Amino acid sequence: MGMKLVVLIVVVLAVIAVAQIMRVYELSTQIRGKREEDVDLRTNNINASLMMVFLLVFFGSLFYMMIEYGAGLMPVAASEIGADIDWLYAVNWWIVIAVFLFTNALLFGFAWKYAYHPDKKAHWFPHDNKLEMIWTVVPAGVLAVIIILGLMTWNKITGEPSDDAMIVEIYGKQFNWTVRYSGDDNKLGYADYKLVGTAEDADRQMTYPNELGVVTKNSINWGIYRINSEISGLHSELEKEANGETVFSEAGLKTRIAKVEKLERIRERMLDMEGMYGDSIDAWAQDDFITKELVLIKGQEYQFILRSQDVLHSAYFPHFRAQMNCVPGYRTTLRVKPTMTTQEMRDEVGDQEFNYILLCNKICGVSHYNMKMPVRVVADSSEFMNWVTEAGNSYPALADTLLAPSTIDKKRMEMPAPAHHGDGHGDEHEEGHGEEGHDDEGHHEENEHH
Ligand SMILES: [Cu+2]
Repeated sequence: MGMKLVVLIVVVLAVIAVAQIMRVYELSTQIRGKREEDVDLRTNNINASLMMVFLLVFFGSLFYMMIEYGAGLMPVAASEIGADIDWLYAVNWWIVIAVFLFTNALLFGFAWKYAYHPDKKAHWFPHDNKLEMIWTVVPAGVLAVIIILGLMTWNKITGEPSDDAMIVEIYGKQFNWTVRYSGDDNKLGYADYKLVGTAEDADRQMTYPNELGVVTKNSINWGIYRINSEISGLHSELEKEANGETVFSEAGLKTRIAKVEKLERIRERMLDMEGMYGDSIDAWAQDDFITKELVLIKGQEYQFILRSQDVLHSAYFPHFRAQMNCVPGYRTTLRVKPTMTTQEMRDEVGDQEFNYILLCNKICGVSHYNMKMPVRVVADSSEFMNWVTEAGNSYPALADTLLAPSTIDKKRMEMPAPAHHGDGHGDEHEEGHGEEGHDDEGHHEENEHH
């Protein structure tokens, strides 16, 4: 603290001293009858030479850093698209470096070459159409080339997969990744966020998890069952308060009522889902399996389907040079074909501990830094199958041997009688929207989201 203060005082005094010296210099030039902007030839030439010195030091440091750090922090790209991206990146760098060298050489070179000299007279050159044309058309052409090459690469990353591409889902949530393989049929079962969650059947002492919201007739039933129990839990709380067995604050009551209404809306849509999906959807989903490690086969094309449960995440494979955002409520895709096994990369970088990795590259919350998944590239499909069948490495996406209770209530829910706090809630609900009481509530609900 004391040291910092001393440094601060020294800096302030130094600034004041420089300002005073400048002031003395200005006064002395005034006394000598010189104008401030009159610079003698010697000083002028020193400045011109310094321009050249600066240019050389500037370029020298650039080349030094290119040699020292230019190879980058990443080993050679380990995927087909990675090689394309590295090439594209290099093309961009060469263009940028060439333009940098050319323009800065002109900037400082001209300042040196055309320094003031009493015998030289400047040429008055206000405008030239040809020059304007050149420095408009040439950069535009170069930019067009960069953009067209970039779009071509982008289309390779996001375009239609070939027929033998393996479909794999990568599901992000705060704060981990889950992988769903599509099984023998290479088709992922549909998924819907409304079905995400674990249903608990207390009577039969069963739990039915559905962490990715995969859709089958059975999982829809479990979803309805789960939401029914959530709603009836809230109903019994509301009934207790209506009977005077418990007391909620006004806000607590409203929150519960809003929650019931929201759950009911979701429930209605779950009931609709029953008719939306045919038997083939069940078949697609039933062989899907989930893993907590991403194992890929060298030379196999993959079509990753990316989803997010909560906020924006971004699936980033640094060694494949591949990255794509995971957007809640949306599916994004990423095509990757690994070209080096983990072992080959270990030999390449000379580190037998090396592992590929999947990272989240979008700041998504407090544990974002820890949102990663190990990735392994194996040599062939038999090695892959050995891993899949080994106990503990994978588990079914749905535990569909557990059938949902046959007694699920699929009638429309009825709201309990209005509580004595009565804000117009209750009967109006049945009659639909547009009632005063209902509008009020919609409004409260909106506020609660903030
Ligand atoms: Cu994330």
